[in-house]
Amino acid sequence: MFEYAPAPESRSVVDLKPSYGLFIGGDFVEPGDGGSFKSINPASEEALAEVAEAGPGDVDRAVRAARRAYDEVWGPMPGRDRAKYLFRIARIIQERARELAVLESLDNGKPIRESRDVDIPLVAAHFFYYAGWADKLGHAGLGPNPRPLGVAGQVIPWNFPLLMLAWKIAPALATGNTVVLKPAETTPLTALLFAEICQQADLPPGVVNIVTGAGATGQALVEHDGVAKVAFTGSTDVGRQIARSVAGTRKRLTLELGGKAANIVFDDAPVDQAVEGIVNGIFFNQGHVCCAGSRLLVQESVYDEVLAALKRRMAQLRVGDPLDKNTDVGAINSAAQLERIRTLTEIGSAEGAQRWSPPCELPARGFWFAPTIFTGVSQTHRIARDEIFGPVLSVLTFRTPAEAVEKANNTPYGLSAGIWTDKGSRILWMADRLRAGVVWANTFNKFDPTSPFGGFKESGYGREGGRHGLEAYLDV
Ligand code: TAP
Repeated sequence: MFEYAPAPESRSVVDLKPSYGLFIGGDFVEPGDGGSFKSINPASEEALAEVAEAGPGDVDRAVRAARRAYDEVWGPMPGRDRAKYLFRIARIIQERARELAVLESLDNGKPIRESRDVDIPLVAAHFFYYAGWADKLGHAGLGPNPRPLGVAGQVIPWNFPLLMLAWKIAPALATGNTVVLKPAETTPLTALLFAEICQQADLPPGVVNIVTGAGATGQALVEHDGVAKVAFTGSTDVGRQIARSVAGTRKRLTLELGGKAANIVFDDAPVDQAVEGIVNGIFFNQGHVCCAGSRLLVQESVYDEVLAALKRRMAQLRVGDPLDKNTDVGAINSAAQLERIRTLTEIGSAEGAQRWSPPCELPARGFWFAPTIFTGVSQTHRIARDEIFGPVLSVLTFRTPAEAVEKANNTPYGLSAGIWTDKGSRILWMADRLRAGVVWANTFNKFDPTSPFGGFKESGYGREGGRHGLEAYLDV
């Protein structure tokens, strides 16, 4: 086995402050009625910084600041001028990419290879893409004079902290709305660095406001009367609560929720390529991916071959220090998430599925879980139905394309799916029948700001990204 020397990325590029306030009206301010909490490095359990927790009064201040900015500056501003700010933000993100990537890996636990090569470039790409739309909204096919909605209240999860921020803020600002965003409790730090970037870009005060805190802060934000549009990414349970609280109001709502995607491998697929796609589909970002290919459906005739190749490949995965450039699988984001993964995998074993992980030594401190697959899984097993949101793959088999479709669609979710086959006609036949917002063919987890993303069924409603992503923020 090839041995790698350690190749850690330096943390010195990040200038972490001991404590952070709330970003309201263009300044960092102390919370009026909230407290504070610590953000922890999940790879070491070390406290990174003390972060302000916004109470309802702080949320109210932020929404008022956003409304003022909307009425006085951002709403009336011509699209071509808004675009200049967005382009400026995109360029600063590129200039400070290394700092953002290191901070994201420290706060979230994801490998630096992913934050550096996937998350941050996509964040910049989103701002560039939506900057281009800001002065062309009348030509987006949404009617002659689409109007912004007002203040958008946005709540995001911890799995792609800065990327989810970009998915929310870039289209909102391009369309002339102002925002109050609440990042996840366990990963607030890159959102606060983004606030500094807004200052550096001279963005008018109040156009972007960041209120850190836990679920109660998010709830205060989505329930605030001054919010005209709610955009939420997170779990289906919280999404349901939000849908209930918004029902009967004039607020517009988009929900991006959970998933349990099928990654379907046919007997004519190139096995090595498919195995790379399977590994990328479930072990990328420790499996903390809403569209992860967490159910592998393999055609029975190639099951042994695919499984042997998958195990060989998994034995090569390097689990450990997120800041090491050779790391493939980093830390689980929190103790609570680790507990959830453990519970669901224990249920998997108890229900009779066979568990396998490659030999791998996990660090003593921090939150870790070895890449794991379950075979002998049936449709009724919890691990085939519940979203585990960790590096755990459930393997099922099928005989015919029709059976593959039926099994793939047999889930309350419908966010994504993958197809691996040599036949173009089969890809089209399958894609027509899969109830999933995104279907990848002979690839997986490919993202682009020009492409809409979103779910069917309990994976939510509304689309983010592309031209479709504009509509959610416009009165058309
Ligand atoms: P949640 O517990 O739903 O948290 C998401 C966000 O909502 C967090 O900022 C959370 O704050 C906040 N929140 C919690 N309770 C709330 C309430 N009652 N009202 C308003 N906001 C509230 O999800 P999570 O565990 O962070 O993220 C994992 C889930 O997100 C998975 O199911 C995953 O599939 C889904 N996800 C979906 C997508 C897309 S695009 N569909 C993308 C990423 C993730 P705290 O952090 O303080 O709890």
